[in-house]
Amino acid sequence: MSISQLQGFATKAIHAGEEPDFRDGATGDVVVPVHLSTTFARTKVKTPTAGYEYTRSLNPTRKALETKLAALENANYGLAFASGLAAETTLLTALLRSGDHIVAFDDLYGGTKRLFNNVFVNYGVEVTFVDATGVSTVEKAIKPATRLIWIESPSNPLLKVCDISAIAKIAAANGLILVVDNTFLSPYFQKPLDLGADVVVHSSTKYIGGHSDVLGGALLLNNHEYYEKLQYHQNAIGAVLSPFDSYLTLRGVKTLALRMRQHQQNAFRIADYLSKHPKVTRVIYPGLETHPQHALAKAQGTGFGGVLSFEIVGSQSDAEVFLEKLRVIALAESLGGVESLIELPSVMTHSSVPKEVREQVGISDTLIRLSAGVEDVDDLINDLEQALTHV
Ligand code: P1T
Repeated sequence: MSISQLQGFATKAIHAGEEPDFRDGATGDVVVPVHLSTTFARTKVKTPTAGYEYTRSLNPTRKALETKLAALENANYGLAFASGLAAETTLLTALLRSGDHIVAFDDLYGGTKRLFNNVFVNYGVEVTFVDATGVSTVEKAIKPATRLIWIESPSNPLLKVCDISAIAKIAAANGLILVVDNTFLSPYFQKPLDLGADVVVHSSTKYIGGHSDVLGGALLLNNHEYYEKLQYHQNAIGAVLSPFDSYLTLRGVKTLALRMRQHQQNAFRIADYLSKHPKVTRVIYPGLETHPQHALAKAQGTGFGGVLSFEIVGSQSDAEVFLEKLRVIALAESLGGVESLIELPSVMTHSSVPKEVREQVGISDTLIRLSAGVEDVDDLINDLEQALTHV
């Protein structure tokens, strides 16, 4: 079996990178082994006999995951890192120099903004944040020093959707690298490289791992020159995914298709329930026709994902009461796990973004973000219902 024979997404998620090895002495495992060895012996000084030298540079378990993730994103190359932020750091270090400028979406994971504003700024990298739902706004922010455009679609936590193909055209016309963080939809629902993006970023901690038990990040791309630079920096910086975490991620990602379908189904039911609730003032979910970019989301992907945000009546303390009364849905940062997770971005995931910037972007103190898990949806709705009675 070769990867080219693996056509369907679910088939690739299960088999890509893990074809059984029938060579002499091999066992035919259907699951890639966890290669814990930190170093690999060779018979000749000058060449690594089996292709592996030292596990930071290349590890067979990590390689299997990188191959699988590349297959899922329709990418030629994949690299796996110790976290989403480790992947982002490696990307910025490999592809940018001091004096370079980034045009970034103003609604991004708080930790990504912190990385730009509080870390890379010290190395001379400047960032302009813009509302990337407006394609011309992105274009206008480009300067002579701009090297890269960075977007999330849908964004975290406001679920704004931007036109990836249109922005890719602008990036190409200006010789810029378009980076799309595809964490929220996963490759099951959206493939940014097919839409013209240059590099896809994932926090594989989320849907790809899927079980809230392994941190990780990934970069997927087609450009060979960028891949060589990224691979060099992955080894030089060393923020690689461990063999055991690679194994856990491999195990998790096999059910991505099944999980994404259920996450989405539950998200739709919850969005519908919340939309009709008198104590809920606003529901943001790209799957709803009321979402400002619903048509675009429908056109550029095959689904809308499992994350929704909403606001309830009252103040931040009412939101806190509601969140603390939930019993099935866990009050926790992160998303994309089989268990439903809920959080208050202003205090939790986006607390590192200054209040005035949060307000400018639209992250109010009462905005709540919910990652619908794959539990029985009635249990989730009953939990929301009982918690809302306390507001
Ligand atoms: O947590 P880490 O694996 O380092 O990934 C960072 C990251 C990158 N991109 C997006 C879109 C993300 O959502 C994240 C992490 N986000 C959370 C922990 C959160 O609760 O939003």
